[in-house]
Amino acid sequence: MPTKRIEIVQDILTVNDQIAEETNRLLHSKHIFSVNIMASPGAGKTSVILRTLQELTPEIKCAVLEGDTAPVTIDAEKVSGIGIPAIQINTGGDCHLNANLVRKGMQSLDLNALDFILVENVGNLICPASWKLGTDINVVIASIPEGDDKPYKYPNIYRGIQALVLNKVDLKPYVDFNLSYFKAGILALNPDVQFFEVSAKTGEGITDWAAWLKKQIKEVE
Ligand SMILES: Nc1nc2c(ncn2[C@@H]2O[C@H](COP(=O)(O)OP(=O)(O)O)[C@@H](O)[C@H]2O)c(=O)[nH]1
Ligand SMILES: [Mg+2]
Repeated sequence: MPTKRIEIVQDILTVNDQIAEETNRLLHSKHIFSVNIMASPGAGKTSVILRTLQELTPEIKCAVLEGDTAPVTIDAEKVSGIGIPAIQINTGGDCHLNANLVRKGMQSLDLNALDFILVENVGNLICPASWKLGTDINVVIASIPEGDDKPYKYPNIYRGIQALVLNKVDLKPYVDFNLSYFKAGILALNPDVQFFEVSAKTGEGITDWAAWLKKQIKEVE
């Protein structure tokens, strides 16, 4: 029956939120700041993460949880390839991470040796928006080739974020992307969001974004 189905969904989300709160308390007790990075597949999550880690380390002790729907270790290998601890989480087909998977992933990390944990969620603009992971902030990485209408078509994910990183700005000359239209869509949903324009390819804008992140990390130390 429809009513019963709604109750079950709410139960699952309540349990998820409880685990997320426990994770957040644990991380704060260890003075660790954490970020949930969401984006569509190919927006440049891993590329931006790699650039960001290069700005933050070695001063900030970082680790990354890599979420993928398939049992692959492609992104985790890229991160561990630059000397940063990386844990691969396989969702077993689900289109998003959840708090339980993230908690399990964190059990493989030495939390006493870290200042900052970055979570790369499964590439998807819909499902990850509904699932808290226990991180301090949520970030969406958008990219120029995805088009300027995404805030209007997938509004939910932009509502609960603290920062929007617009990646691949090096492609602006080649793609019809109306920045004002895109920004207006984001700001209508989330007027307080921090907005960064970056290119993981050229490095443009990465310093400003990383500096903002570093400020948040230092605040929980
Ligand atoms: N031109 C350009 N390509 C980029 C940029 N960032 C990432 N890419 C490319 O976009 C593709 C997807 O990047 P990836 O980081 O794997 O995206 P993810 O699936 O969101 O993790 C790769 O071919 C990257 O080389 C960028 O800033 N500019
Ligand atoms: Mg990736």
